[in-house]
Amino acid sequence: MSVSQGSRESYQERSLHHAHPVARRLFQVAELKKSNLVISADFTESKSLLACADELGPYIAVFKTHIDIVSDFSDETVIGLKQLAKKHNFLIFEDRKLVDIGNTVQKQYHGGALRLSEWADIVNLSILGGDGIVEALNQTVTAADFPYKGERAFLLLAEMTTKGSRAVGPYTEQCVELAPAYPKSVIGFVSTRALTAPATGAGDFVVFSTGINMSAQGDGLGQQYQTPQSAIERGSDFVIVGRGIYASADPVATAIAYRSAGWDAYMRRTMKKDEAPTSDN
Ligand code: 5BU
Repeated sequence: MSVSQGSRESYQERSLHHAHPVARRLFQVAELKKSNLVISADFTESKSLLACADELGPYIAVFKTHIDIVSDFSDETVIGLKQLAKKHNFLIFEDRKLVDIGNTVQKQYHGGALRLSEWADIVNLSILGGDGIVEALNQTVTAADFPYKGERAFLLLAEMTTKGSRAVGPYTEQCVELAPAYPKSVIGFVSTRALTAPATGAGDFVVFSTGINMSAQGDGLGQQYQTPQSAIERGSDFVIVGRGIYASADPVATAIAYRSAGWDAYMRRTMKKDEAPTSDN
């Protein structure tokens, strides 16, 4: 699959054209906060998870969770996350990687122990089991009695950052082929780079990239990193950083540094020719 360099349109422009309300909101938040940064808040207690959301909330566009690692998940976790998302104006992305038969994922997503549909604006899923999973979740979020209609979206897990990942080749290509069939629920991909040619309106897929770190290449457990600059240059729209920020000595200062790196790379990618500085000015 050829590598595209990603959209050269600004988040502002994309927020005007995109057909999905969650994508429009995402772009608006990015533009307003001048941030394409996502914190991957891999905390195992609600208190630390919420403290991270409050502390880093001002600098991020999206807060990414792994809610199944939170040992004391409860109503308070849900209420806290929703309050902080409102306070700091960020979206919530649950990195749940749903992968099962349609009938099961519907129950895992809407209701269940983790109540994903209630608080996660965005959830990702794998099409390892075929197209049925997307069809099933699309049915759930477009059903007449779904309470958050138009407020929920999915990302297809098209690639993984781990060494030896099997999410490559025909698997990744099938994600790209499938995505346009579900404009009411699928807004993009989790991948290390843009997978589709830039498009406006229908076909504008948002790219989220994990495995971002400015000071390490990996973690000894198979994780492989690239920098925010490299991801954005390869067409990513939102860079997801975990330990690079929350395990640093000063997470706020580090988040600010990552935000600048991601934003500057985005500005360089989207700068129109006639806006480029010339030698006379
Ligand atoms: P890190 O601390 O920045 O390495 O954390 C990366 C996060 O992104 C962590 O929550 C992973 O589960 C998640 N992740 C990933 O690292 N690679 C992938 O391909 C996908 C998710 Br999908």
